[in-house]
Amino acid sequence: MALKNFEFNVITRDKFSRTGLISTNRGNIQTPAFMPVGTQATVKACLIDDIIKTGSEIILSNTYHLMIRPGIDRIILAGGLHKFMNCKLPILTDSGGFQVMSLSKLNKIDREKGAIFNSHVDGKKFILSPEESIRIQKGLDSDIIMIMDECPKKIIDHSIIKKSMELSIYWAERSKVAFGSNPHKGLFGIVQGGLFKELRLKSLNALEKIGFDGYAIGGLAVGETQNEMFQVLDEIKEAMPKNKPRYLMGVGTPTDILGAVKRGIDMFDCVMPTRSGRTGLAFTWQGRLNIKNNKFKNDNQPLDINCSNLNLNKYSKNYLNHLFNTNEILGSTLLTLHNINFYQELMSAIRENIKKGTFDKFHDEYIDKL
Ligand code: PRF
Repeated sequence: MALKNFEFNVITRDKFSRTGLISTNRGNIQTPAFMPVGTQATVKACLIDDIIKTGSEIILSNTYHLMIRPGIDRIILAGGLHKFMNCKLPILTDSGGFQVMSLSKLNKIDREKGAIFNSHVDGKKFILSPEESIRIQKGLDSDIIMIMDECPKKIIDHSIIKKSMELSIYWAERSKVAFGSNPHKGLFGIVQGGLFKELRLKSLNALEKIGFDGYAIGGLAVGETQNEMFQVLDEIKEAMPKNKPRYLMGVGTPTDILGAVKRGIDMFDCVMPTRSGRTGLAFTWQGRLNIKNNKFKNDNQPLDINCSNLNLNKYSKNYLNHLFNTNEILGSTLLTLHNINFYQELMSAIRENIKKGTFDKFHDEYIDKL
């Protein structure tokens, strides 16, 4: 059967917010979209069929983790990442650039060779170049491939950010060449430049000249305030390509998402619903709550009485409190599914309100509540 080409179409606009549809060979993704994180070829504690039932239409996985364990050769021999993990959904893979900086014992960044690092698992030495990152992501057979970038930890030093942004542009050019012609996959560039408008616009401009299927914004949610993050989005929202998906990497809380959609973002990923789901933090339409709190010991209501999806309304806060207090693994599964389900309800409500032209009202109603 012929492979379907990667495509993106904007469907409706409401000021800077928009709804759209990404088409991939493995299925369509309605935007604005939230991608649950499946770092180690699993959305932790969940069956992929349950993730699909939450309304998730794409998941994210990571080059960095999978190249370390189990290694790309093993996944290629297994028939690719989708087959390996039994995932029917499209998969976006991050390039490894950011995870090398944040997780590994980084030895050196070399302009030509790439990142030279020791694995956070057993210290084994790896070299990840832009070309190697693309080779691995192609081997995984992911549907959306990210270029390899550098995301410096220090976000305030202009000269460091400028140098790093320029290195990321050089790596973006090399990534594009290594990607070649692959119309049924998407290749996304990553805008860097810290909190500096002029660097962000330069980065965006250079990436647009190279030409990508989508544009991510990296280097945010790395320690700056929400207002600073929104300001960067405000400063580049008019310059972002209108007919390509825009992806804000590693973001965020429900209010981060509301504010970013208002500023034209189409795609998000974040460990928040999954990681919180394993530590007892629940996201609800009434705000967040910690299920371990003693006050839930007599609360026989579900987290959301209106949510019958996955039978989640059959489990009371009392029961979840018990599962977390006894470290039962079902607690992690139920709360992760609840949180992802909530995030997808939020995305669905965002899309509906953009379509109806009522997104601003919806944003203002929930921006201080969630
Ligand atoms: N670059 C890449 N992945 C990322 C980021 C980035 O800057 C971030 C920053 N929030 C999350 N994930 N490649």
